[in-house]
Amino acid sequence: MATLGVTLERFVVEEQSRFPGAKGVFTGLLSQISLAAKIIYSEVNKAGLADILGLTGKVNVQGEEVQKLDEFANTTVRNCLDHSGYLCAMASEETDEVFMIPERFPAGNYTLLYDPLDGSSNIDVNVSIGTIFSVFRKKSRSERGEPSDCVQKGSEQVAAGYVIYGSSVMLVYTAGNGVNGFTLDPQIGEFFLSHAEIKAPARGRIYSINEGNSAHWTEETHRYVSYLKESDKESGRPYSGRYIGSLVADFHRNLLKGGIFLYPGDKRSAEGKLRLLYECNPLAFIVEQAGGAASNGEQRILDVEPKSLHQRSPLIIGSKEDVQMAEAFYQGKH
Ligand code: P6P
Repeated sequence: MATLGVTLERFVVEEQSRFPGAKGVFTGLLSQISLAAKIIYSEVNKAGLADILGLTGKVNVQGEEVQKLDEFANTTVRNCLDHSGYLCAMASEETDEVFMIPERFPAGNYTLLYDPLDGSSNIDVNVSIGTIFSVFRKKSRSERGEPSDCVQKGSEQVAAGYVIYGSSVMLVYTAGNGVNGFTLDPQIGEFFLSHAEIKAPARGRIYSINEGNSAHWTEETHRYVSYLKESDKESGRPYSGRYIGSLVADFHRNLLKGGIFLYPGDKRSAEGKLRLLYECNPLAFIVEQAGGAASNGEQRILDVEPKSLHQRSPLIIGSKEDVQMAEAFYQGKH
């Protein structure tokens, strides 16, 4: 008989038991998030078919229909979690305001921030995309929480994770006790532990940045990227350029193989493009738990005090020694 692998459910229950006083909330949260991931996956992997076969009237004749998967993913996460009793509020990259759990449902002591489908413009060219999430404990004294409970420093996260819809579907998360990856067996509909205790190599040989933006780069970005392209056997340079244009995919590759991803500020926008709360914070928590680092060039991402729900941040993330070297360039020390 095949040995049954460790399911996500079993893993989280065993991990949960290490947290005294935990009331199974985390087990429930992860279970509902994994349900949302399965539902989103079932639609994402049909997106191309709908285009060809005109299935169920959702004929996504134009590309913008594929982008509608953003909305589908957004409501799927909300529908899987709003009634759970674990959360008092949710905030999505796709919606302007915080979603306070309605009175008809019990309110819990946690908030969930999420990017429901990051990189969705890549769906119609069959490039991996992802769902990113971040969990905080409610800080306000209000019984049903406040919108401000969704705007907290990254270091306050109690859990973070992402789902990557690629050649296989993986859920990778941390609850502050290391990083573990689970691969979906679509036949069974279960996530099984496939990447236990993920550790990011201290240094990589890959850099990810959109070179198309180089006309707008700051002097520091030009100097750092040129440095990576110089030949130096000892430090393994030149690095290889790899840029998928889907944050979760670029991040996941660098997490496993080592390397650095940069979406820096530039002459057009000092904050760059990525969102602090929905993209930078969760991935920063994960990468640090895996021994890597995440910075905005000046400071640790997890130390950035957020001012608003949708604020952007420069992001330099990946192998610790690579991020430290990049920071030296941005801080004029190299
Ligand atoms: P650019 C996708 O739209 C996204 O938000 C991230 O997934 C990705 O890393 C980034 O934008 C790509 O942006 O400007 O290089 O196309």
